[in-house]
Amino acid sequence: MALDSDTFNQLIETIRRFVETDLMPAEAFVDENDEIPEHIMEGMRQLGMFGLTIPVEYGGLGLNSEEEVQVWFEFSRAAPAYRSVCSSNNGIGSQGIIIDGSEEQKNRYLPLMATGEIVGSFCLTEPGSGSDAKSLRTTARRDGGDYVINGSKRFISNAPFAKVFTVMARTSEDSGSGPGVSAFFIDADTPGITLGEPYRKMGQRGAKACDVYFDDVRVPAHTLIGGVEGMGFKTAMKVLDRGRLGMAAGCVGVAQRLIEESVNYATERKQFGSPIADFQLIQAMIADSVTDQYAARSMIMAAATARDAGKRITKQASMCKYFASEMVGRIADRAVQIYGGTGYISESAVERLYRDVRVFRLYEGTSQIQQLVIARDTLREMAK
Ligand code: COS
Repeated sequence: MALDSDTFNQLIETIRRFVETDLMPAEAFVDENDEIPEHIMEGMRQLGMFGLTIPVEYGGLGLNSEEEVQVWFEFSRAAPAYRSVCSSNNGIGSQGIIIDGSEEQKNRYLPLMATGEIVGSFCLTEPGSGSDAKSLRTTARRDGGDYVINGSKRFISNAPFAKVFTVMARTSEDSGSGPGVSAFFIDADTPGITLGEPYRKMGQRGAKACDVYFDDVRVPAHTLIGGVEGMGFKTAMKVLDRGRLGMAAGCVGVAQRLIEESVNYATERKQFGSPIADFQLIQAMIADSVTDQYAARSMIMAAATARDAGKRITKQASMCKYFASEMVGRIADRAVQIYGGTGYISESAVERLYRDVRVFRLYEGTSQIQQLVIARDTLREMAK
């Protein structure tokens, strides 16, 4: 444990209160206005939500994976947009330099990320490369003591207000020796960087995403993560291992909320003279949802424990992300079914959550990409 158990339990209890008194009541406002109010952002900063996984020596809480996933189980009972804005500093926005960055990069950026003063975004996806991440076309050309970056990135979460970007760019064409992709950690206000308009999304309104354009963006060579060209694809994959586990834990939190909403509604709503919770066909849906959620939670805890023991968890992270994102989709669907017509109108939380959870099966690797990773690693293990 990074924290003693009393301190950790207190943290979980404080998060539970914050979720119920501040986050849940503001969900409809956030969805309608596509904006998280500043006092809520400030509350998340005060709680340390931006620096959960950032090491203590850089101002974060330094939680290990087991602790981190439990925080997400609790925090994600609120709408996923809240997690989206603070999760990147704990996952894909900071892990590149935590795992492979220089001491200078860590000292300069991590303390600011830990407090939430600045937010980091992860620029991998491009108009022409999504699932096939290795085929990205953004280039970084060496020019004296600098690199010059050109290209565009698509659907970048938190980019509209990010102050720092992890950018994957091609420093050479692929050869037999490596993919030719390097990762850079650069300030968002570097001349030549421009942003597209924020997207209008199906769900998770309040969490913003836009395109990022690089037009002759000149950055010093020390922004290259790890200081060695050609390591960027591996850095990106390692970052995604941790990101996928965190996202899976977020799915478990939303699933818990959907189950609570379903059970509350089924207990209150009467048909044929009884609460619908008395009917076995409704009970079957509740049982399936609770079982699904328990399975996801258990596998995530096991993967987190393995990660804390220093094991590589690429396959486990993919299994968790695959199962948990599909699981919460099923649970959201059952919640709408239990609510009936009320679940289809915008006043109900389940209508919003149903839209919010759809993207879990898409970003940080689609379900199909997770299947490829799981099968690839299984075949390799069995061939040994
Ligand atoms: N950790 C460390 N190294 C890893 C790794 C990981 N998790 N995954 C792959 N690598 C390494 C491999 O070991 C290989 O190294 P060597 O060349 O030294 O053997 C290298 O990276 C290339 O790996 P691989 O050949 O498996 O890459 P592929 O292009 O075949 O497949 C997939 C990679 C499809 C799994 C990858 O492109 C992917 O995850 N795509 C989805 C991207 C994504 O999630 N996008 C969402 C946007 S980010 S929010």
